[in-house]
Amino acid sequence: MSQALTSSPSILAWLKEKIKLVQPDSVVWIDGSEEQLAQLRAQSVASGELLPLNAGKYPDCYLHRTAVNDVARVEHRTFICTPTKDEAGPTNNWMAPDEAYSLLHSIAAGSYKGRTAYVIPYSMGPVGSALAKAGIELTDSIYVVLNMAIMTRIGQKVLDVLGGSNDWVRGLHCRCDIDEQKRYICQFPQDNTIISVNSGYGGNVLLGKKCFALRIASYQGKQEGWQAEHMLILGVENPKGEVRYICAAFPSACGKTNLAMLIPPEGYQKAGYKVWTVGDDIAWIRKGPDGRLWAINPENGFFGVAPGTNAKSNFNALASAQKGTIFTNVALNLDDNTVWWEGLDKNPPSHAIDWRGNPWDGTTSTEKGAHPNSRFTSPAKNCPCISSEFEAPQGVPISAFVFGGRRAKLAPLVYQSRSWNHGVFVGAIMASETTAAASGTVGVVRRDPMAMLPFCGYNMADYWQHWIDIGAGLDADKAPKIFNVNWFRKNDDGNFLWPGFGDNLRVLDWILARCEGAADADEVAIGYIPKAADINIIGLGDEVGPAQLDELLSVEPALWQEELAGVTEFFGQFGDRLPKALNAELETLKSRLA
Ligand code: SAT
Ligand code: MN
Repeated sequence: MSQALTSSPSILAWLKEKIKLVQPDSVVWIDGSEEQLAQLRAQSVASGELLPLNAGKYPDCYLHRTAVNDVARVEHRTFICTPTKDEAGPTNNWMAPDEAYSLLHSIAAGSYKGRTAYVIPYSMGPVGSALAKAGIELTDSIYVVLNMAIMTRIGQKVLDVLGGSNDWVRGLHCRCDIDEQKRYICQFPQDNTIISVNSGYGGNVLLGKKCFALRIASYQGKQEGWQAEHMLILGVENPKGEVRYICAAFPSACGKTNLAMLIPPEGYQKAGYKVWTVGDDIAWIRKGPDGRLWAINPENGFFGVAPGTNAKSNFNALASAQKGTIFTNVALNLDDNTVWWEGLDKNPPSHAIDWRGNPWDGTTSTEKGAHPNSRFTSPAKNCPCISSEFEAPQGVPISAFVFGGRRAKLAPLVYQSRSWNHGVFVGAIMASETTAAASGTVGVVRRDPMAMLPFCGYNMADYWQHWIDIGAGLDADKAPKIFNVNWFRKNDDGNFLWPGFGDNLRVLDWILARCEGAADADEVAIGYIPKAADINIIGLGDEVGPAQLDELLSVEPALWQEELAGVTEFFGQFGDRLPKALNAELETLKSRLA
């Protein structure tokens, strides 16, 4: 065993027990030094786990392919292990802790034989920030170590700040045989513990991300009076140089990374608008001394979806992924040893290897070169529009919360809630057409409250109550305003009505004007919608004319009536636990639509 980097009794005791269980040949502490990481990269290149890319075009970049059966989060194999099923609630898979521990321990036992155990101390949030929390991940995968080194702050400094505190999250990851039938991602909120077995993919194994920063942290937030949300954080700088921050929640693969890094349309650029990225996936939010809500991004990098990312859709993400990046499950262009994915450009390589590792000719093949959920792992500091507040220990003050999903027909381009509790209701009735980020059917509508359905570490009804309680603790003039957006509305021919991407700033502009009391609105059954004249469409030309804008902002009562049937059924699962305030909002909406 390499020299322990801490004398923390709780860490050493836990580690001793886990090492005894998994039986590695050796144990390596990750100290966070560039020297050690370079050595691990070299080792994984030698073993073939990582493929180094063209050093001229992609300096310090690598490609990794996961097993073909292991390419996305597995929600049906993800469990919340609370003492009672009610604590996990009807939307989570549940296993009793005793049963889960004995099952997982039997799978993990001896699984590191012949392998090295890596001990990764990591911090979610800037090291030393009062909003940050620490974790230790024990893994037998160098790929995990190298990804964690990008996605989180790792090493000695984390242990130094943690000292002897017991407030750290225990994470055990065992690759085992990547056997789908024995794959489990289990969270034990009461024990600050995560165990993940038989996967080597992203959100299943980078335990700081969804497992800790959302599932465990949402539970911690409930206990400690703060919030862990599946939200991007961005700052919009106006021509006066004032920056206002927005947190926005969308389900996985609905464009959070794109929105977080958007490039203002030309007219806005000329006027002096800028957008700054604080985070693209997760926000930890807490009331500050000034009575406002402040948010940090607990991550240190981006784990973005590659397909569809190009210079037009997300220039800043592409720039972020130009160096120091690990690509997972994209295609390899053998001619120049670079990467390619669907939607990067119109020139697929003819002499290539696809994400499965098979020879691939992009000019003739009907198979995809990159998996639809293929990813890039890039350091946040690479991003050209990274916020100056990215490392700020206190985070940034939030002006607005935005919810959204993919809805071809129902939701208007944007609407505002009438109050905080109505806003919680708007988040609670979120639904979206499914994407490739999770295994399962793509394109069916599923309810996904606050985009937290797969990530809430406790009963969703209690989570909604927590949202209501947070609002009750804020002065009305300090509370963020709450909105819903839908970039994905389609016309009857199935074409998108809104151009999206950079033009989404036009909608954020209205949202921020509402926060400042500087824009009017029309009150309709579902909330406040913009007056068409207040959405700036200058420069959109034929793309969006006034008639199309009217269609985008229209609210069809008949469709909403249908939607309410689904909401009523969804809420019904929570029985008496559903907050009364949400039931009241549902009744109000019903009568307003009637
Ligand atoms: O696979 S991850 O959970 O890390 C990414 C996502 O689904 O949003
Ligand atoms: Mn996500």
